[in-house]
Amino acid sequence: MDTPHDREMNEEIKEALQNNNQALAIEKIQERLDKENNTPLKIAITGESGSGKSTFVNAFRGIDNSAEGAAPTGATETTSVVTPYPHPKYPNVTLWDLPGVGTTKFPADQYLKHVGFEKFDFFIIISATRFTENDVKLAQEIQRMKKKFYFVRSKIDSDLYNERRSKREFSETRTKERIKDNCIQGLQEQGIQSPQVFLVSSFELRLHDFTLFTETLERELPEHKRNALLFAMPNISQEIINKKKKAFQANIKWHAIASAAAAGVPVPGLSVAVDAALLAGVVTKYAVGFGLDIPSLENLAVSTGVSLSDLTAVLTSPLAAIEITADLMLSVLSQCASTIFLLAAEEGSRFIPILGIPAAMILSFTTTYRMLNLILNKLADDAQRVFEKALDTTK
Ligand SMILES: Nc1nc2c(ncn2[C@@H]2O[C@H](COP(=O)(O)OP(=O)(O)OP(=O)(O)O)[C@@H](O)[C@H]2O)c(=O)[nH]1
Ligand SMILES: [Mg+2]
Repeated sequence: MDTPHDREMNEEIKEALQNNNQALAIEKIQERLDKENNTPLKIAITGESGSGKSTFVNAFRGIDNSAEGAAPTGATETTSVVTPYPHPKYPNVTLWDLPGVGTTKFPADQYLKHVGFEKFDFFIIISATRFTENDVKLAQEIQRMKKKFYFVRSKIDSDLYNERRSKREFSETRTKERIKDNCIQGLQEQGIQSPQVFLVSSFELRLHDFTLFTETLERELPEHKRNALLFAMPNISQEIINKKKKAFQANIKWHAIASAAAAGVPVPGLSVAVDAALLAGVVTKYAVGFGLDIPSLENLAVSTGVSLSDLTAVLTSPLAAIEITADLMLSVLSQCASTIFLLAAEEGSRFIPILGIPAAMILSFTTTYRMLNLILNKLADDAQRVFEKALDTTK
């Protein structure tokens, strides 16, 4: 949905195009697209010592505990200073690994001042057992400061493992219900009304409540922050892949207008070159967002134990698992040039009158619009296939 600021921006872009000021139009479009990439999202992670804070920070950022740049974890690697960990691909999203209240000399209110609570969008309070008095005091103080908090019960995989070994009649659902009820009851007894608790294993984010948790965050975040969260999210479910696809799709018309504006610049041959460069930049973002760039695929291979060659074997797009350059885009453009004009339904054309694109630029607009849709669909399909392949053998 467009905000009033967006609508104002749309008018500015339209006006620039109508006044034949292509450079200004391109600048405004870039500004609009950049705004989305630069929206800061700061997430605070706190909880008692050893609860799994640092491991959660790493898992959320899609990196292994042993990877370079990982937050140090383990029995002796206590989080003792406030440390920001930017997302490796979306540095506007930062997870802050905070020492537990209990490990500092501060009571809850001073603790919040000490960590600079104002800057955080929300807090995640983690516990590997039941939530303590410190956790509750902190939650109450966060609430007093008009910030949001969520309770995450970590290490659910080891609870299930232990329970399975010790009970003759084991039910995963019942065990999880019992753990959740215990946490909720404990929190209520300590004075938190209707607490929400999410059961998570940082080693298996796609299982248990992590997906539900991210959906809740998304719902409760202010609208302009939602895409920041979405893109930073690991591709752990088909829904997330689909949502990313939709978010990318919503911006295609802007890229198409940028390319139309470039086509209005009267230098022969420039339009195609600009289109190829522009497309390369956009498609690189798609590949990274879907985890189809080489480093992401390598990471996935390590964390799932499915070999890189098995993962890349399911890819169908020539733009996955490859460095995307303007030259590569030019060759894809020329290969697709004939097919894309055979595509019947033209959703893109309805933006042409709305945005006031001059007739001379329409060809460039439609080419870019169709190309990006085609590429996006193919990459999203590949992302789904890789996701299924990765699941296949880990189960
Ligand atoms: N099985 C399992 N182990 C976990 C999980 N999360 C963390 N651990 C383990 O728990 C131990 C402590 O994890 P950390 O992430 O270092 O915990 P922390 O909260 O950062 O600890 P401090 O910094 O000391 O306060 C490590 O050995 C982790 O491997 C989980 O979801 N499942
Ligand atoms: Mg730690």
